[in-house]
Amino acid sequence: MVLLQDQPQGLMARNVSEKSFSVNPNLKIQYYDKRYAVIIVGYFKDSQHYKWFTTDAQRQYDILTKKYNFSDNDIYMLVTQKKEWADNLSMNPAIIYYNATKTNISMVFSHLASVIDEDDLLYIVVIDHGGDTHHLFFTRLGFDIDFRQGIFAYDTYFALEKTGNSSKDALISHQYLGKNNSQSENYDRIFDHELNEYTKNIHARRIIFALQPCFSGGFINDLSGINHVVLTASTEAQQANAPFIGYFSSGLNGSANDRNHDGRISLGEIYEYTADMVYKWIQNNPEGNGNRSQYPLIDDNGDKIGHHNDDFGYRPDAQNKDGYVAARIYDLSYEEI
Ligand SMILES: [Ca+2]
Ligand SMILES: [Ca+2]
Ligand SMILES: [Ca+2]
Repeated sequence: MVLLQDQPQGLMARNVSEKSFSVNPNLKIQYYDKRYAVIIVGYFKDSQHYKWFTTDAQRQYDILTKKYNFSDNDIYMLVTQKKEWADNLSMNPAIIYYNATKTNISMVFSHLASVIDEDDLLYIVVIDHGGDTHHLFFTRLGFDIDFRQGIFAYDTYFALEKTGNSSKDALISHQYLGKNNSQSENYDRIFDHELNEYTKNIHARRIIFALQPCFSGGFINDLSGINHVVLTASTEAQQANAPFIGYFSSGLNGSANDRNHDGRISLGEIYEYTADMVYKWIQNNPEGNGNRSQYPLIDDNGDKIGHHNDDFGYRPDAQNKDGYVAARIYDLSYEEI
């Protein structure tokens, strides 16, 4: 990685937003050398979800390539494709790298493990429905659980269209993945520990995960790592009804506020914007009983516990606390060191 001091022209090389030229030249910053992205669009229960998911994926692609100058060769777009809904594919099919199967996803991460090194950035987005193996068990017993700390994180997964001869799993479902618990479901799953298996040998300077699925907070205890920033749409016990990834995209695309007035928008500020917009969405879209909640979490200190930006544990100002690393990542391009 190139260490830059007093070289603001280095910003020009990346052609990042003009705002970045206000960076204090005395700050020490390090650019990522190569930057890669993996965008996964998984299972969908109907054509409307297919439209939403693929719209979000296209938007992520556009932001990465146009605003942050990612090379399109370095964006691995893995999308579940279904003939019946081809007309509802709201993205350019030419940018789809592979069908989103477990085999293909695993293969892409294996490839990336061989090319990524400690100077590089890997940005991973999962746009999908998700489930949690314990949530329904407890809700069936009548508990309305809202554990906001990852210490209770469960076995969370996101779903993929079923391929070939995958075995019949035991049944866990939620409203988007099929209501009938007594039948095998028509989807494959990637569990939290599997995503960790796929990515643990990728020794990047930074891996950023942005996970849309319901119960995605349950991924934190598995994906937490020293160079990882894990952002999730909800806690491990919550559905993700609000459009987390949509707000996150808006934040990346310029809607987030410069909350600390340093002239730059950090990944942490984008996370805060996203979490606040999700809160507003939930306030404006209450369920019948009005007690729906959704708290996007961040874990970037590697302790396997996520925090919401309203939690005491979210401390962008304190080294080794959640939020500190994300507050020092800018433009998906460089970090303050
Ligand atoms: Ca977990
Ligand atoms: Ca700022
Ligand atoms: Ca943490």
